[in-house]
Formats: sequence, structure tokens, C-alpha cells
Amino acid sequence: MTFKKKLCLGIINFCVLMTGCTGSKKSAADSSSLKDLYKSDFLIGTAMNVEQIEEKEPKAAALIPAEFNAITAENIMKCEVIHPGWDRYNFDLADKFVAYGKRKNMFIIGHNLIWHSQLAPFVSEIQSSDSFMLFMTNHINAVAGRYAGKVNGWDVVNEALNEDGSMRNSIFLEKLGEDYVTKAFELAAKAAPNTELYYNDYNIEQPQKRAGAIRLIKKIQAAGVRIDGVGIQGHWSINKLPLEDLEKSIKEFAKLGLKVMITELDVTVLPNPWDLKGADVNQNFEGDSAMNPYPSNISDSADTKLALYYESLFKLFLKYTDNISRVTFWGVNDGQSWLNNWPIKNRTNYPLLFDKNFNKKSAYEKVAALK
Ligand code: 9MR
Repeated sequence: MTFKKKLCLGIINFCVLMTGCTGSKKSAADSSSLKDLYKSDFLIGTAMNVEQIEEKEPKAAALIPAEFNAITAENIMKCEVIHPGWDRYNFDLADKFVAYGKRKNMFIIGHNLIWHSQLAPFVSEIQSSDSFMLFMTNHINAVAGRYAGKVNGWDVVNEALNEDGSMRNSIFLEKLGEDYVTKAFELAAKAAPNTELYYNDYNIEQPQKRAGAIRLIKKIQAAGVRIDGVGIQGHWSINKLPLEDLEKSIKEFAKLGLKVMITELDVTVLPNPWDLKGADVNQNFEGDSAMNPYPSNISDSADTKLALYYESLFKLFLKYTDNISRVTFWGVNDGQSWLNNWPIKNRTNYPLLFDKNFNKKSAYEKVAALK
């Protein structure tokens, strides 16, 4: 921990102590929000969906600015929404999202510029490499350019790697070769000079994929192109806590001179068809009650296990506050999580810190109590 951070923490702790002397003894978790509790450590973020951006749900509208100081657009800045035709853009929702963040004084993350998924249909029809490069250039110039100085950070390239660390065989790789990643960062740096630029991927805490990410990042840096941070997504499972690999990854990424972020944190508590020995992933698991063990309420033991999981994670994050700049949850509450519909549709999952009624879960209390 740096001297500045220590001093800051010291002042905050002193104030808490003084308050404690005058009133009844209250734990930090009773009175503060996550963003306040972790103020001297790292930003606490959430992904936002359309309803939340438009403040249509009163409970979410109150909770988001109270608990979080960073926001990521869950879907509305992706190509299929923001750039639906070769020369057609739709900035309506993205403008609202950015205006919301500015109004609430939040750190705003654009997600994302270059990703093989959720592309607009016209993209797969582009034939030549030159036209494809023109598409990528136009896309980054238009989208990153529009929000230059307004969005604080961009996930410039998302999920470019396979599990073994090799380059994913995407349409970008196919049309442009593997230098497309460096090119995307170069374009983003020009279009949004004062915005932080990140590489974002899942499972990059795992050794092989981590090595691939390091190779990719070193390549960008060797080309003299700016990259400011790396996002470890953090889609984890209650059955596997990757603490050692995660700690190694935080250290290794920090050694590259990058900010490290946990960008899409959630922890599934449900069985995964791929973990079942001999499970055929093509088999239809929908409606199979064994795969949806908590349709109305999570069991006490799973709830406790989840709380302890989150506690261990945040203990680790607190060890690396000099390197970790942000921890973002992938959604506000359990009811809206993408994990209710993936990898099996229509299940009831419990991956976040707030339940579907926006109540704080045991996991929230554990994370708050660390401060
Ligand atoms: O949470 C997003 C979900 O609503 C979308 O249907 C899905 C489509 O691919 O994308 C989800 O978000 C993904 C994110 O953009 C990138 N990392 C993985 C996330 C979960 O799939």
C-alpha cells in the first residue's frame, strides 16, 4: 500500500473511531455503502441494463448511485445496438448511459469496441480485408470519438483469446490477422486520447490463457501503442475459487505496468452441464429440476458458501489495492443476472450481492465487514 493510500485510510479510520466514541457501536457495514467502504481501495462498479439506465425501476434507481461509483454498459454499446448498419449508428441509449454517469459523478466504462460476439448482421457480409479494416476504423472513430472525454475507460478488445492462450478464430482474426488487436488500440488511442484503454477477457487468471494475454499485451506495448489496463472478467463458480491463479495474475499483469480490474464479477451457484462427467452439452437441460436446485430460495448452506467465497475474493483484492483500480459486478441484483439464462435458460441463480428484491445478501455483509 502506498503512503498516500495509507494516510487516506488512516484519516478515514480516525473519523470512524471518533464517530464510534459518541454513539452506539455500529459496524461499518451498518452505515455505509460499498463504494464508501472501499473508497480508498478501488472503485466499486456495476453493469447496467436498459431499464436501469432509463431509471424505470425505482429501487434500482435508488440503489445504484448509493452503492456504486463506476458503471459499465451491459449491452447497449455493443456493435449490434450502436452500429446497426455500415453507415448507421444509434447512440440514443449510449448517450443516456453516459449522461447518467456524468449526472451521478461516476466512472464510466464503455463496453466494448471490438468483440466477435453481438456484432451487427452486416459485419459478417463484409468481404475484403480492406473493407473490414475500414469497418473497424469507422466503428472505433465514430463510437470512441463521440464519447472522447466523456467515457473514462473503454474495453477496447474483448475476448480475443482461446483457453489455451492462442488467438480466438474470430472474424477479426480471419479478415485482419492477429495484429488487429494492436491496430484497435492504436485507433482507440487516437480517437479517445484521454480515455483509459483496456484488454478484457474471462479466465485470464488461468495459467495458459494468462500467458496468452501477457503475449498479446506485450505485443501492443512493443508496437509503442497505449494500453492502460487489463480486465479479468471474473465469471466464477461456487465450486471453484481460483485464488492462487488469480493472485499470480494480478501480480503478473501489474508487472506489465497495467492497472488491473475485475470487470464482470459474478459467482454462479448452479450446476454447470460442462462440469457433469459425461454430460452432453448438446443435451437439453431446460426444465431439468436437478439443474435448477433453488427455484424459489437459495439454501442456507449455498448462501453461506457464496458469502465466504466473496469474502475470500475481497480479502485478496484488498491485498492488492495498489494494483487493482476497480471491481465491477456484472449486474445489480440476482433477478436480472444473465446467469439466469446461461448456459441453461430459465433457471434461478444467485450470483450477486443483492437478491432479486434488492436486499443485501450475506455475501454483501461479508464484503462490507472486511472494512
Ligand atoms: O450480460 C450480457 C447478456 O445480457 C448478453 O445476452 C450476452 C450476449 O453475449 O452478453 C452478456 O455480457 C457478456 C459481456 O458483454 C462479455 N463477457 C461475458 C458476458 C456474459 O456473457
